[in-house]
Amino acid sequence: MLDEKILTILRNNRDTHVSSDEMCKVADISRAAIWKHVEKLRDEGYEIEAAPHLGYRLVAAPDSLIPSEIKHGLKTKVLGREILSYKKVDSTNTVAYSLAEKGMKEGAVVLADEQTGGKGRHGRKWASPPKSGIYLSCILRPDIAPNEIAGITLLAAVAVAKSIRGLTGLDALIKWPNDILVDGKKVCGILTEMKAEQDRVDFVVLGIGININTKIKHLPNNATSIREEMDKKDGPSRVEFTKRILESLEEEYVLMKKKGFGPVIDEWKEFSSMLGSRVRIVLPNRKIEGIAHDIDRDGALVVRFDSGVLEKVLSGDVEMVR
Ligand code: BT5
Repeated sequence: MLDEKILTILRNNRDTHVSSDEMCKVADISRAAIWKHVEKLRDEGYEIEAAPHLGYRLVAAPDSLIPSEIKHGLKTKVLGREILSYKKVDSTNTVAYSLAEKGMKEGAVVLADEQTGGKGRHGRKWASPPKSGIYLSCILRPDIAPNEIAGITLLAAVAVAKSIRGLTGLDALIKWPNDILVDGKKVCGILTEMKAEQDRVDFVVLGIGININTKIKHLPNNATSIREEMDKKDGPSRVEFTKRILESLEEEYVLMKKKGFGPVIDEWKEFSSMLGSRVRIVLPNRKIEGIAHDIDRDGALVVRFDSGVLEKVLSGDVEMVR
């Protein structure tokens, strides 16, 4: 709390120094205590100048996924009001899942600078090198049935695609069910996990991984990062991206709570990279091929076979057939 108070004083006076006396008065602590807090902020990556007789001045804030940076100017009511941030963690989804099991509230967000066991779907891995991507998991407690869970993944995909387009102008497209592509390459993956009873979802952990400044050599084939795709090499920071994603997610989530998944799915279709194209889908026990015809209200992909017959697919891996 005191760190936040000291940061606020410094942020509000970015072009001048703030004297120790003034900091002591506002924060209501001793000079020695101010010094201790400034040192702690420096450890977190804040560059704070200390000039004799003049006082302290904030020179630069770190592009670190720490609560004080993410919460600063964040325009959400629920998402990200509680943030847990780790330098290194096994998987933010695993951490968020166990917090949710212990009763952590809706909107809590787990962030990490690096994951040692980043998870994809079906036991696959998510490459999560340090300080270059965003690894974020959000606890939601939506009042939906377990079979509506696919809608949450689509909702998140819309929020991420909009954030990338809004912040960078890149033509981000969604590949059903959980990928965001830029120039045909994967820049973001979404992993939605849940705990549910028979007819009611207890909680959802919505995990989002985005490659922001990640070098291609640290990514698998057919993957890219925002920085790689931008002409200018100084794109939006990870902090800016995280805030925008939380804001955009909250907007879509509120829309879904008011009007169901319908409007979200309509937006999803606008960003789809594959509706109308020929696709091959790998299902657990077979492969099917046809035209990606539609997304229905449960978030399922409707495939039209050459015979004209339609089939609903709830989950699978899609390849585009050229
Ligand atoms: C996904 O699975 O795309 C879901 C990824 C979710 C990651 C987030 S990070 C925060 C949270 N905590 C976690 O532990 N996970 C979530 P799937 O559709 O199964 O895709 C996995 C495949 O994507 C891999 O087999 C690779 O081919 C590819 N891949 C792995 N890492 C990648 C990366 N960083 N960027 C792009 N593609 C990647």
